[in-house]
Amino acid sequence: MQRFIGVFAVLACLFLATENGSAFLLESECGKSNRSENYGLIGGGQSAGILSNPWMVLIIIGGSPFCGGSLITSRFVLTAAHCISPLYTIVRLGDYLTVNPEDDCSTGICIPRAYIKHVDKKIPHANFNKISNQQYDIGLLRMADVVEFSDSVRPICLLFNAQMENVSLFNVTGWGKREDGEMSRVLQKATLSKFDRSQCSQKCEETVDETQICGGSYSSDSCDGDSGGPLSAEVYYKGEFRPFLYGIVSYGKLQCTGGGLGVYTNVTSFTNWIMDAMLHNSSG
Ligand SMILES: *[C@@H]1O[C@H](CO)[C@@H](O)[C@H](O)[C@H]1NC(C)=O
Ligand SMILES: *[C@@H]1O[C@H](CO)[C@@H](O)[C@H](O)[C@H]1NC(C)=O
Ligand SMILES: *[C@@H]1O[C@H](CO)[C@@H](O)[C@H](O)[C@H]1NC(C)=O
Ligand SMILES: CC(=O)N[C@H]1CO[C@H](CO)[C@@H](O)[C@@H]1O
Repeated sequence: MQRFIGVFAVLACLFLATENGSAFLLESECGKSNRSENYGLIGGGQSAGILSNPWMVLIIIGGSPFCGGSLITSRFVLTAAHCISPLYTIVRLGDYLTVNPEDDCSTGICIPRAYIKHVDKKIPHANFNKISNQQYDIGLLRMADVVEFSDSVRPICLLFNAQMENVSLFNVTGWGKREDGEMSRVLQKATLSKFDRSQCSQKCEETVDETQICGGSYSSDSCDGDSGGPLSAEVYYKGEFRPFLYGIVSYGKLQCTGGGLGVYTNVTSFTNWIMDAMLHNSSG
């Protein structure tokens, strides 16, 4: 236990819970949102509801929006390993309308101010790009200080020590790159179906194993989401529906020719890695 002395008590407790083998949520207040499906006057048919994805994080590298990520605790953002760069990195939280990071009540609904946090530790999975090109596409970004949870900033649920419910539909969100190459101003949302992994293997000519999820849409106008962003599903847990993180946008349409299929890192396969990485990087 020596090496755990000095880390946050809360993480130590979680570690003990892990040892105990009972299921638990990483953050008990996760996933609560106002679930506003009200789009205001901005955006179009696929715009996400204001405040309905408060875990959504924009990762900005060297001054440019680069990837999405998911807030999982008050200090850590989960993203894809390929979204982690040695360049100066910040994350923007509580973001919705990327061009207007101020409080904006002009549409009748107040869009709260987004804010940035500096990233002081970058933790890509050590096997990424070593064992294979596409597997282990997972990593954590540690923010320099903790964020306070609010209606616009709140982590998504991660369940440890439990079999995740077998769902067949997912949500994916992102500011994505549209066909004109521009980022969407408003957070976009799409619903995806789970496909057999062999279909992604075929389309992408890559091995897609159980550490990955194959997802896609039958409609041609779905947004891709941003690399590193969340693939989630609402699941009934202890009396209420809550959004759980199932996947991380890894690679898709750009690399795979034809079809709207994409490959997602299977977060459930990496819960031990996530816990270890947080424990070893929670101080200093
Ligand atoms: C999960 O659900 C799909 C259909 O939605 C089914 O084909 C599959 O066998 C299920 N897997 C497990 C492990 O229950
Ligand atoms: C997607 O998100 C909406 C809320 O934004 C929710 O109502 C819906 O159930 C989610 N879909 C799935 C498949 O979980
Ligand atoms: C994701 O990983 C978990 C744990 O290894 C496994 O039970 C689940 O079947 C995987 N999901 C898919 C879609 O392969
Ligand atoms: C559950 C929840 O987050 N409720 C909030 C919804 O939004 C109103 C006004 O913005 C807040 O006052 C509630 O606390």
